[in-house]
Amino acid sequence: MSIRKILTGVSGLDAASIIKDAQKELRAPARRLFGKRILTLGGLAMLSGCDLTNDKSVNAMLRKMSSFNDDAQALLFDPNKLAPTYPESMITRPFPFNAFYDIDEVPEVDPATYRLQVGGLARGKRVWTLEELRALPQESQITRHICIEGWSAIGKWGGVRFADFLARSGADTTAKYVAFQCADNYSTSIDMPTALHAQTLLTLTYDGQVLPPKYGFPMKLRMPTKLGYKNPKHIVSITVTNQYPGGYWENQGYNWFGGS
Ligand SMILES: Nc1nc2c(c(=O)[nH]1)N[C@H]1C(S)=C(S)[C@@H](COP(=O)(O)O)O[C@H]1N2
Ligand SMILES: [Mo]
Repeated sequence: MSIRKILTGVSGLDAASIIKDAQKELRAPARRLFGKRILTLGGLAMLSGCDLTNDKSVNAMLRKMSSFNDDAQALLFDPNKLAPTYPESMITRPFPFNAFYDIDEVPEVDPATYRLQVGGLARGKRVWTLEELRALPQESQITRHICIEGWSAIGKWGGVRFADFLARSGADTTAKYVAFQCADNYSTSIDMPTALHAQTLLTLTYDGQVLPPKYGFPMKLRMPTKLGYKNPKHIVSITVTNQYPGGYWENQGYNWFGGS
């Protein structure tokens, strides 16, 4: 299916101009794929006419986004556009747990022996202890997590801006992908523009406390611009690469971009 056909099926404020841009971009699709604009959840919400403020509109968006392919999404992402943030009063309590296994099988990671490995196209620090990560400048965000299984919830995460972490690790930020391996053998990967997005955080806390095991101790990469399955918990290694890495759900047919 052509990008034009996909986009013309979508109603929304800016659909017409986006289609026009996408047609222009389409003339050189591969070259532009990792260029300036890749779709955020916010951008998708706008395109699909959904405001993401309640579960019904989130579900409607999830249905519509299944008609976008990775190329169309990558073309539309705006790296400067921020996902919505929320007040403390809107935090969902209790925040849902989800994984490809039950809650009693959550991995136990020992903080004393834990090391985060950085591999691939990176020339800086390659092994990080938890103490070293905690010593880096921290930020927090209250954002909405959207799971493709049809639920969403607002949570508060704190941690290191991922762009800052990549810079300190000497990562080659002209590379295409960043891949994640997790303590539970989960894996996923993201595009570099999303890795560098201002709201992409390597989180060490949840709701002001050390990230509990169920939410990904010792760390979860939190991206409000991506769907839940793109947000890896229990990360043990990070690889910067130009080779398409795929991921646990992506290899079973979930949309790789998952930017929505
Ligand atoms: N390591 C790991 N990360 C993971 C998953 C998983 O099974 N293992 N599931 C993903 C999915 S599908 C969702 S919706 C979120 C759930 O995160 P939560 O338990 O903090 O709500 O984690 C994502 N990251
Ligand atoms: Mo999910």
